[in-house]
Amino acid sequence: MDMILLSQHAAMFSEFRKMNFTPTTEICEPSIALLNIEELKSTFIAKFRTLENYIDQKYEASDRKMEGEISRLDEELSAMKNRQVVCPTPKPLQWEKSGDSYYYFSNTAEHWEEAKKLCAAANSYLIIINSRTEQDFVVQKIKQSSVWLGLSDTEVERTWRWVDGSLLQEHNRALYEDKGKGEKGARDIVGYWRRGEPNNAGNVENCAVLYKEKNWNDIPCDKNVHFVCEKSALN
Ligand code: 2F8
Ligand code: CA
Repeated sequence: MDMILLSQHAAMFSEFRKMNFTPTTEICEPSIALLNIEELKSTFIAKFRTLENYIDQKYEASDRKMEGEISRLDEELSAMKNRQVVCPTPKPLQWEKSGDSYYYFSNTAEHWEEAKKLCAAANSYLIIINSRTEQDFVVQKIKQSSVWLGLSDTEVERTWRWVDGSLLQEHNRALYEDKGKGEKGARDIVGYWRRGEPNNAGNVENCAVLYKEKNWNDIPCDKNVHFVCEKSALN
């Protein structure tokens, strides 16, 4: 449409030019020339108005479109402002006290590393067994067949360390030598492994679990197992 109107105007201008620069005898007749110019002028004005209207309509239409878009965005914004982000208040973890520690028994089963992180995030650590009494307490509380211990030999095969960095045997030997807390017997020093464990079966077992039967096994760390977090009750 624009193109048609523009080409019509170009034709009209060229008519004007013709009249100005190459006047014919006919249009040089004053009355005829005046009539032609008046005719052309009114045609030009009419077409110009048409073009003007057309452009106005186009602008109005795009203005309306923009206004519509703006009010839609406004509504969206108010809806977003009104939308209350209600974050559920996290339920406090249930800690159970025994001896000098608090214990949290997980409701989910996780990979060992994730369990370790979750305990750390709750200002605690994956359980470290310091005595048979402690182990008995944990075992009678758990509903699952096994839970992760904070014990692994990921760094050096057959060198079992608790999550506090202490070596299993040295840790337990220290308890054994500290007669107030320790319990007698080689088993207390080397741990409560199930017969034949830890065996690093398939060469992929670096994390320890405690079984309901009160003994330990090494299994792959990427198994999903429930876990127990421990923290001191003394501070
Ligand atoms: O699930 C891995 C687990 O498989 C066996 O126990 C069911 C192995 N036991 C023996 O080989 C005796 C475990 O060592 C192993 O961790
Ligand atoms: Ca094993």
